Amino acid sequence: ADAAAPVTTPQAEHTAPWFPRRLSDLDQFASRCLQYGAELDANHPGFSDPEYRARRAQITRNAALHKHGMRLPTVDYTEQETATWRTAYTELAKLRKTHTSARYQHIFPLLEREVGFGPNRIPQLQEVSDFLRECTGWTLRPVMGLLSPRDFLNGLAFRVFHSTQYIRHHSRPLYTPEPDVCHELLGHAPMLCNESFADLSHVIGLASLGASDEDIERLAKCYWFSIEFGLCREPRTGEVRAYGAGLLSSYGELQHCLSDAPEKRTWDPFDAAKQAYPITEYQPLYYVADSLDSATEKLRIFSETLERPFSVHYNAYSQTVHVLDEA
Ligand code: NLE
Ligand code: FE2
Repeated sequence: ADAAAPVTTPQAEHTAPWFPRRLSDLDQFASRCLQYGAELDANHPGFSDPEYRARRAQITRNAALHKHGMRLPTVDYTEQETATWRTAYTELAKLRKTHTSARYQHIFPLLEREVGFGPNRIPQLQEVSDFLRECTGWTLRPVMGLLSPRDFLNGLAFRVFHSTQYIRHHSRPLYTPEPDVCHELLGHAPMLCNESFADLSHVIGLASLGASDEDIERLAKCYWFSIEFGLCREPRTGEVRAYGAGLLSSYGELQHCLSDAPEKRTWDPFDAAKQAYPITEYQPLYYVADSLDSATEKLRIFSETLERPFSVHYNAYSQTVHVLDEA
């Protein structure tokens, strides 16, 4: 078949790992979710706090029951949880002008005005998801804890971002090794309102569908060094700023990343795809993109070099993925 007349190939589908084709297929991820990653246990300040663990279990119960099409669960956050949010929020606000990408600074007042972002209330996933859908067509889905890299990246192909809903332990509001509601809402959500960043995330997601285990590992590293911990140059001044969500949600690491302590390299997905990284401490190495658009373009070129016996097409109207024959 030529590219103009794509046909589905059952053979290619049999050899490739399973992947979701429609939004409701993402319902299958919940049963495969880990509550804590094994590596996180020792460094997690909440691990030995039974009250904290019980509260998390309570919040994740609704996430486990969530199915496509349902409204996202609402959480009635406690005073203590709101205080943790307040600390993270107000400290991060002090670094916004000097440390974060202009794209992030642009969207933040809109989130304050339209969604009610502010220090005194933790926004609900549903209201943030509704706003995102209007901006770039992304939506949020609640998740109990860590998904496998394959499942998580596959979600991005549908412009779905899996978000935790519990909050970090109150003893350490300015850094946590794992995702929590501060990280999702102060780190990821604002950037997903930006068209270039939304595309960057979507490109990684599409490349992950049916990819080999080795390629999933490469893509997960690219994801880590861009979407989570990426730096980029400002369009006008050329100054280096943070756009990665792991930096935007951590007052501690946001300062560290722009200091002279860590190594900086020019964004190169071929190099990042091979790079190991720590997950429970500040990163020793960051990649600096010339712009978000060029970061996406480089990723697109990289993803085209990955071997897959078929290609995929995303239909934005039906939000479904179609397999195209390449033979
Ligand atoms: N270190 C980040 C924070 O404290 O918000 C979370 C990173 C999740 C990968
Ligand atoms: Fe994240």
